[in-house]
Amino acid sequence: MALAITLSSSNAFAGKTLDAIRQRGQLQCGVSTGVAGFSAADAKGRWSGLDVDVCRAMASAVLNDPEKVVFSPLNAQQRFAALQSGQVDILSRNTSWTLTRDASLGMSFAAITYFDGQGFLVPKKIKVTSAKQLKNAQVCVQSGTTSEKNLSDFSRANKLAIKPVVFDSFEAAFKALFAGRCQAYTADASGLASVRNKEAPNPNDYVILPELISKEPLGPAVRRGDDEWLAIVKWTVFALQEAEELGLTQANIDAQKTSQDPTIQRFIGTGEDMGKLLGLDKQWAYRAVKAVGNYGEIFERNVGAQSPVKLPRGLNRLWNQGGLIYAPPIR
Ligand SMILES: N[C@@H](CCC(=O)N[C@@H](CS)C(=O)NCC(=O)O)C(=O)O
Repeated sequence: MALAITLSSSNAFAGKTLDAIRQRGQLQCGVSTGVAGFSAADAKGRWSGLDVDVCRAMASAVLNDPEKVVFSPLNAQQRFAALQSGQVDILSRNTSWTLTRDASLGMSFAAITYFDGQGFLVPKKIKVTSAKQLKNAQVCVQSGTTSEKNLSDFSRANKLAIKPVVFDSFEAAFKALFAGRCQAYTADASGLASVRNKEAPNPNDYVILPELISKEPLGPAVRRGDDEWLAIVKWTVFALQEAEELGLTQANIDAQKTSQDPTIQRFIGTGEDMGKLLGLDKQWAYRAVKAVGNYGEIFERNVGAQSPVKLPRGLNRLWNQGGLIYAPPIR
């Protein structure tokens, strides 16, 4: 009996989602319809961004090829049904982890890939310097988002009588600000930076107000009911974050093959097997980093200070550098 339990606990059961992905030879990844830096397709239809790289890392870990991903663009309203129906294996789309979503939408959040908060983008010419000055203002917002709910809470709590102007599409919402239909546009601060720096006719005509009115922990989610797949998504994100902490980069990870450090050996697959219990091989974490770099590299390339989106690392620094990014140990 004891032997049977030992055997079954060390024998990985791959799980139905992983089986389906392997059969298909492709990962189906739900992303936004186009938020520069997070998930956006270029003129040739090639997707890039932080949320996109999470899926490429997954495909590299699981299918040995970061290109074996089909991206489904989903607006805020569509995203949860796409996950529930099986249209996507993973939702990697600036989605905030909340109690309601976690407990009632048939989904499980795997990890946090970007700690965000909600803010306001306003035209400089209206000379508003604080969100508290938005009394009676029309504020553009996208439907099906936490942004819509937080806006109404913020207005009520501060007696501002804000008039929400609601749009189903992202593009329609921010274009309405540029067209002067609203005095402000509200969304996750990361999305505001993306809109200001990539979409505004002249970024210098717009300013992001200093207040953040909510916590928006953004991260990938999977369908509820497949714990094996949840574990793979969770640990792939942790591996990207752990790689940064260990100093493993896309460029130097190959040179670690001779490392005698057991932590590095476990990570890259030259030591104790850390893949088997996830239903994967020994090199899954190595391949994730090799494909897209560690978390810090992913952040800087897509949304960091040198990227067009120009976001500061802020809360998304590693825990030992003053941030909140903290991956449990791979052992
Ligand atoms: N994090 C919030 C907001 C997410 C969201 O959908 N934000 C908008 C504005 S930045 C967006 O990404 N739209 C892109 C789209 O619909 O494709 C949530 O999970 O509800």
